[in-house]
Amino acid sequence: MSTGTSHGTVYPVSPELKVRSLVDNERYLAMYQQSIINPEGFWREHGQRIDWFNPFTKVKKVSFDDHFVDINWFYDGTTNASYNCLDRHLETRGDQVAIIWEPDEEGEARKVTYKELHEQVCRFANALKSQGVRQGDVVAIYMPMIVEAIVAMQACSRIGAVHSVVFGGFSPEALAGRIIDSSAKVVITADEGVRGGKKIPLKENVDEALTHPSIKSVEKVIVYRHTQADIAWHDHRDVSWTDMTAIASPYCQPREMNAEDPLFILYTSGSTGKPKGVLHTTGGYLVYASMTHEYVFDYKQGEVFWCNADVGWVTGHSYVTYGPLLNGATLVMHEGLPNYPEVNRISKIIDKHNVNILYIAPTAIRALMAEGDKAVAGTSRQSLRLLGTVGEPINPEAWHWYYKTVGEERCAIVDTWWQTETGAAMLTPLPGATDLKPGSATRPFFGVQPALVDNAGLLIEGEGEGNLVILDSWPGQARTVFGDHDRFIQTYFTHFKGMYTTGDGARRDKDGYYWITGRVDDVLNVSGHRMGTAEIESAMVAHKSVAEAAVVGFPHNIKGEGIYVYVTLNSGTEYSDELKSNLRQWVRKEIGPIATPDIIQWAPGLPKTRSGKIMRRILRKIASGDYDNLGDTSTLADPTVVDHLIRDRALAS
Ligand code: 6R9
Repeated sequence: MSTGTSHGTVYPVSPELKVRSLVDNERYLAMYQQSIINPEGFWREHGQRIDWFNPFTKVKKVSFDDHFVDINWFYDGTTNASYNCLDRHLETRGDQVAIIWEPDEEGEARKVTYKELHEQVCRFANALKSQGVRQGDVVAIYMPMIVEAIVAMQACSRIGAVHSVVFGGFSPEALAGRIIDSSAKVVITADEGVRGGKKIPLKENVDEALTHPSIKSVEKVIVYRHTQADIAWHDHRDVSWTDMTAIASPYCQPREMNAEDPLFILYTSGSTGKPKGVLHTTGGYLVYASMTHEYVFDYKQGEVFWCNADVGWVTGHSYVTYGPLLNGATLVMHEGLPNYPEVNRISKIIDKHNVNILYIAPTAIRALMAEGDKAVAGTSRQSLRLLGTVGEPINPEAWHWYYKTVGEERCAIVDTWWQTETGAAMLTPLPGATDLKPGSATRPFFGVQPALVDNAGLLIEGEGEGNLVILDSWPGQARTVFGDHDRFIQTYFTHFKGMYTTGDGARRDKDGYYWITGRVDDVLNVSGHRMGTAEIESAMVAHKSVAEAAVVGFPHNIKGEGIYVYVTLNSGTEYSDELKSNLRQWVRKEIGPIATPDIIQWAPGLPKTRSGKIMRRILRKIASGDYDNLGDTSTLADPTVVDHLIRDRALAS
């Protein structure tokens, strides 16, 4: 049942959910209060949800001061991530399936129990050690969505190595950049990945990346044979996964790690320059990932949980790998595309494996919605109990389609707002506690203090709109940017003093619900993936014909935001359709297919201020065809440039 308000429809918590869930609204409010009034006490209690080798006595030591940003949680405790994900479940649920792997083509699924996963991780951890990987070494993982990707992550954490998973869709160039920045010692990859019937030549990409003259750190490439494709083999460097694990011992002692020892690096786009290696540490991340997984999805033992994010993104870290395994869940992992071979693939997988909880991005929902009922044809989805979304704002139309067509109005939807830097969910409904408003990520998780500030940094009280900031630390927060703490401070703690800047804008309604309005910086959100405009621009200008490029987002039906590029060519170069398609190929090669421009507009001139700064505000308006509201153009060096761009907008393609 739903009721209308000035903010649209409200869906109250159903009586059944209230009863079955961990927390109802009264309990949520009480726990939230406690977490804010007495964070030490709250997290001292909830920090116990993981096993510690040496229990912590200190809970929190944090400074958000921009001269000295320092974040520590549970910092005298010792533990191990892999031990918590695997060993501690062996006695109670060793024979329970941990991972159900569904291949790209419809076929037999692979099932791995906790006991089997534990042995595979131990063997591979020993194999890593035999290749000289030690505590603190960085290991790059460039893998398809297969069980071995999780095994590799777990094996790293077991021996105290720091994993840096690079999305398998990134190009050799992009992979090389991340290897250089992290000084990775080993790269773990597969011969090929498979998506929608197409092969992705991962090993070939690694070989190409390693030809980069600045890469000095990589000693070994470990290759898992997934498709048995023919691949080049370099005896001095390449090692076979299967050969190594066959001779490795089936038990590996988990290394005792300090709570603040690094667990992983994950690169993400920012508003300037090259991607940042966001660093997460061990204790706080594990506590926060497991706690959000249990409370947000109201996870109960025996349920089947499916988050279809790639392990190359943070969602794949916290809700494919760590969160579910920490809670002893059965998780589904799918290598292929949500709409391959037919648009009802997701629904079929739900029925096949009796999935109870589905967690996907709005872009996938919109792509399925475009197919209407075909997306659920021939399936019952009776097992579904809860739906989740993440990655970008969900438009109410997509929300309603997800609710009605996929969930048949039986399942609550948790719209979870968070970031690579936050580690896990921050603003989110809790199924038994929160009345839902389509399009709103609703209220903060325990321990999270969101606030809105205006551009001068003044707090906005009550209803209003502004920059979304977080006033105090939470255990899952990133600790630094790998190798560049100044950049960490600069990016997150200088705009508004003493607070964490999210880079998102938000509105708060009269009920205290948050509505994310999108990025306030030069970061695009394309199909739920973060893309820095600066990154695409620098790839464009690296092309020999390009003099200058300006990238903006524009509204896109399926992707949420599309990539619109204004290009000025070097003088003497001919503007042609062929060159446009070359430039598209070029960006795919430089960054990867996800960065491919949707629209390129030739721009012999770009709107600039007299000091030479490109006025993106105007370019965004032109890209979305909104010519009446160009705002103040008086500071432009040459106002006629704008008229020309508007005239040529129709020619852009
Ligand atoms: C988890 C993840 C983070 C950015 C974030 C915001 C956008 C994520 C959202 C959302 C509205 C949601 N975002 N979830 N916007 N509603 N439920 O996606 O991390 O890849 O680092 O992206 O995604 O703009 O700042 P990441």
